[in-house]
Amino acid sequence: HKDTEVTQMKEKMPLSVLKKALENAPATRDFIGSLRVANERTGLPGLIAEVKKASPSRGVLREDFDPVEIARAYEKGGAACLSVLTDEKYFKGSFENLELIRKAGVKCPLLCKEFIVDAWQLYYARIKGADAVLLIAAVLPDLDITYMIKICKILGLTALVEVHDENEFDRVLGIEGIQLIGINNRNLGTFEVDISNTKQLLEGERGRIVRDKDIIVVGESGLFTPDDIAYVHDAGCKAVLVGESIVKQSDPGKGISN
Ligand code: IGP
Repeated sequence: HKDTEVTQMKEKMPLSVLKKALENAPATRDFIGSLRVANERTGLPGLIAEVKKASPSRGVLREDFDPVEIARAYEKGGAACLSVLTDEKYFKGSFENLELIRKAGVKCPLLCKEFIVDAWQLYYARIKGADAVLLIAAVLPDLDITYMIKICKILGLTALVEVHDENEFDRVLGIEGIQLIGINNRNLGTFEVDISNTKQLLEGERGRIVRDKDIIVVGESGLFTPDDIAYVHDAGCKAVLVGESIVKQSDPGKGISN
């Protein structure tokens, strides 16, 4: 569905308009730096806390969803970075939420959680306040990832490249300029979650390459308990991406320390 959606958005807001708006956009913040600092300070993975209203597998996670309130609570609770769902169809998110959180003065760097299929979306995300964007290896050919990483550099955006299996991981490790890789424990086709996926993918040669290149690996999805965090930490993740378990807490900030 993204291609049609993006085509319509492009008509309303051509790249020339976005480029003009870029001139007045505030600078991006250091997404990876923030994760590293948190990891070094706590000895635990840096947390990317996700502002997520709903998901296709779980439905609505929170009825009283207020994106800015949740973002502020996460920041107060000690999150290093935030992830903001912008996809409307499956996650009931919006670019407006991203923009609101950025404008509210939240200092944590922001990841735009979107299905990116067109470089135009990178410019749009940047203008709406993103510091980082998600590139999903399952939906993007290698050449597109390479090209988008180059544009991200020009725009000052950090790319989080997401993989789910060995094949995607190997493809991504072959791309130049990769600094941040997310391992999604959820299979986007079946929604099945298995956190041992992170461990399996980091065992052996792949883990070694990641360490040699000083790539930060983010453990993503299905993390609920301190044991889950310790498990992916032991597997080699210096960062984690958590949504459901914290967004559902009555106080999402306190949910982080619990
Ligand atoms: C968060 P969880 O299980 O903690 O809510 O998962 C995050 O990893 C998940 O939302 C996610 C995602 C994605 C969503 C990971 N990759 C790609 C949409 C698209």
